Amino acid sequence: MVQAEQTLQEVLGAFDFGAPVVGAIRYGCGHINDTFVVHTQPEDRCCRRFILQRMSAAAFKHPDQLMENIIGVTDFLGEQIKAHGGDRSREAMEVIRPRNGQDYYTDSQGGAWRLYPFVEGTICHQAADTPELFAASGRAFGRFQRLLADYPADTLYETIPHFHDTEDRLAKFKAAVAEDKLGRARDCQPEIDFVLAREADCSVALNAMREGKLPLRVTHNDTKLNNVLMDDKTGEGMCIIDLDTVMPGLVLYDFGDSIRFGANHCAEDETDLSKVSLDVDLFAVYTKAFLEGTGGSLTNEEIAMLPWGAKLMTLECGIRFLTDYLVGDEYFHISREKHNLDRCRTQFKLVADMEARWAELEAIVAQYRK
Ligand code: ADP
Ligand code: GN1
Ligand code: MG
Repeated sequence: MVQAEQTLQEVLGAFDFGAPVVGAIRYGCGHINDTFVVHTQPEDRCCRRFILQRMSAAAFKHPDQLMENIIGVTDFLGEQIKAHGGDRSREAMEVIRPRNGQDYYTDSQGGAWRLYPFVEGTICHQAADTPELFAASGRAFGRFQRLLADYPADTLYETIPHFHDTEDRLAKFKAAVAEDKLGRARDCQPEIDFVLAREADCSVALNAMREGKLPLRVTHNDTKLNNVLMDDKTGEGMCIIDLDTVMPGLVLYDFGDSIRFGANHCAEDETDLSKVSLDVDLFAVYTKAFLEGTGGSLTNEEIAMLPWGAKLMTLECGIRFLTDYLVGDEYFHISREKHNLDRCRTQFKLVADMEARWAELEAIVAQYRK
């Protein structure tokens, strides 16, 4: 795929921004899509901003299906938010169609682009600097889960097949180690062994689902702190973004991915592992807030298994980073050599911490069983 900048001018011409465009620059810290903020200058008011994104062709093979999911979900959320007396324009994303009336624009190089209004008056945090902030994200993701409880899950496409199928992630990892096409396995034998020692863990949530202990729900599946925009005045979670992976899933995935990313005080790609550790207090804060947000709708079995959500999402993400390192960084954007290996190492350090403090995690969730 060509650099997104190469077709940016063409794409800007494909949308009606309602005012002259004065600039478009790269924006945000996402690992997957190419995101730009577009500034326009209406005559009668101050600058209006938009988020323009080229969807990752490596991650998403069917942008048409992806956009159908997003439009279905954002329309549904919009209705729910209005029914609860909320502000639809700030609390849910809204797709702006290109001039040709389709759900997104395909550029001359095959790139698929979509446009959203920029949700103003919000902050996107990269780290849970305070417990209040982390709690606010937990309430927002819990609420998101609750608002979508009646969404017809069987109408959603699986935008990335086997996305949180940890057994499948393990199989792909093993294949990458076996092929070792770039000779990188020698740089990461301890990490490879770390995964192989946890092979059985990869089946724990899936087994529980197959045994009927965990229900399928509509889940976000990518609940990093930077996928919720916070109100800059109240600090509350305002708008859940990055809806590419909304699909049927287990509640463990949404809970777990938030813990993976937020219940620590380091960047995902920190190279000094002495700075990487699980903050159990933040785990407790998030658990309480997330369960508040879900409005008491989870089963006892789901609550009891929340620590597994945290461990599995962290292990799985580490496996994904390691696999991408082994195959040559095809999926996650990198900005330095061994970036994906560094990311993998932080994840495995967090997994080891979770294992060491497992009894504490179980005691925290036990408080919330009915
Ligand atoms: P990726 O899948 O690459 O993570 P995201 O959809 O999360 O892409 O967008 C990347 C970043 O762009 C977000 O972390 C956020 O900072 C910003 N962003 C995305 N959508 C909006 C929006 N509608 N309003 C304001 N900021 C947004
Ligand atoms: C990606 O899109 P973004 O940057 O929010 C990835 C997640 C990973 C995360 C790791 C579609 O999230 O699954 O957990 O990176 N999203 C996709 O930071 O693969
Ligand atoms: Mg994102």
